[in-house]
Amino acid sequence: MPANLPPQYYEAERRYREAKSLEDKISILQEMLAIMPKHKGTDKLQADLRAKLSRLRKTIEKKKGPSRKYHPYRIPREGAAQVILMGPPNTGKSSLLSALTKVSPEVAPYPFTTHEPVVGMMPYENIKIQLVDTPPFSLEFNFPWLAEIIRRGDLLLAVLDLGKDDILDQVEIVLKKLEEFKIKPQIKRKEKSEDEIQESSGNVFKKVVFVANKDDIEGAEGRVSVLKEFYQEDFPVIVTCAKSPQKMERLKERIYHHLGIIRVYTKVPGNPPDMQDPVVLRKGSSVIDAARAIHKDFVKNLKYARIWGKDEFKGQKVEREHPLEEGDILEFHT
Ligand SMILES: Nc1nc2c(ncn2[C@@H]2O[C@H](COP(=O)(O)OP(=O)(O)OP(=O)(O)O)[C@@H](O)[C@H]2O)c(=O)[nH]1
Ligand SMILES: [Mg+2]
Repeated sequence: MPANLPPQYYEAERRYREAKSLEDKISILQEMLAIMPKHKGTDKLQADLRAKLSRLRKTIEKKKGPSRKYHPYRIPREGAAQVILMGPPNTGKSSLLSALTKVSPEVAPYPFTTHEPVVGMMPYENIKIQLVDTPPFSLEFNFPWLAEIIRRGDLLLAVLDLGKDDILDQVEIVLKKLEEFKIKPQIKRKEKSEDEIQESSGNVFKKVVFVANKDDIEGAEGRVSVLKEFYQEDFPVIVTCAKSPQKMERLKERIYHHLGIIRVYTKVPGNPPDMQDPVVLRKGSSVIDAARAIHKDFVKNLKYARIWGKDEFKGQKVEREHPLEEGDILEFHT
C-alpha cells in the first residue's frame, strides 16, 4: 500500500535533516508523526519515526544541566501590546496575520503550514500592535517553545474555522491546550476570587477571545449560532473573514478594545499636545502611571498635573492618583 504522504511531510523531513539540535529534531519528528496520515501504508514509517524519537529522547535524558532549557523563540514585545494568534490547524491564523500586517507568512489549504512563529506589526490609528502567528495546536504533540510564547502574550486570539462542522471540537482543542500550557482563560461572567488565584499557582490568567474566521463559507451562520450558544457567556466571540478588508478593520478595533489599554497624550505648557505620540497605559491607570511610563525621574519630582479630558474642566489641576481615561491630555508640573 502506498504511503501517500502530503507535501508538508516532505518539507518537515527536509527540516529534520537540516536541524542541528536534538530538541529541534525531536520537535520536527513529532510534527512529522502528526502530519502523517494514519493507515496501513504508513505503519512501518510510523514505527521507524517512533523508534528514532525514543532514541533521541534517551540521549537528551542523559544530558544534564542548563542545555535542557530550551527557548529558541523569545519574542521581544514591540509596540503597544503583543497579541497571539493561536488555534487548531488551517483555521486562517496566517491569513489573518497577512491581512492585518505587512508580513506575508505562508498560507496553504492544508494543515501544519506554519511551523515557527511569525511576527508582524499591525497599525491601528496612531499606534502599532504586535501580532504573533503560531503553528497549529496538535493533540499529538507540542512544539516545545509554543507554551512559553503564548503565556507571554497580552491577549490571546483563538482562531476558529467556520468552514467546518467541528467548531465545538476546535474549541475543545483550544481549551485543552490552554490547560496543558497552564493558562487560565479569564471567564467573562466570573470575577476571579483571591482563593482562585492562590489555588492556581503556576497558572497565568489571560484574556482569550474567539475569532471565528471564514464566515464567507456556506454554513458559517449556523456554526456561529452553535458557537455562541455554547460559549458567548464565557468568551468574547468575533465573527470575521480574512478576505474582507472591512471586517479586518473591525477586527483591529475589537483587538484594541479587548487589550484593555488606553492612550493619553502629553503637552508642555504653552504648546499643543503631540497627538501622534500617545502614552499607552492599562485601563485604570492614574496620572502617576503616565509619569512613570515617560520617565522614572518624573515620578519623584511630579507635583501635580493639569488635565484636558472628558470629565474635567479644561486644564484642571489634578493629583498624582487621579484616574485617566482614553484620550486625556496631560501637562506635568514638577
Ligand atoms: N473562505 C475563506 N478561506 C480562508 C479564510 N481565511 C483563510 N482561508 C483559507 O484557509 C486556508 C488555511 O489558511 P492559513 O492562513 O494557512 O491557516 P493557518 O491557521 O495559518 O494554518 P496552519 O498554519 O496550518 O495552522 C487557506 O487556504 C486560506 O486561503 C477566510 O476568511 N475565508
Ligand atoms: Mg499558519
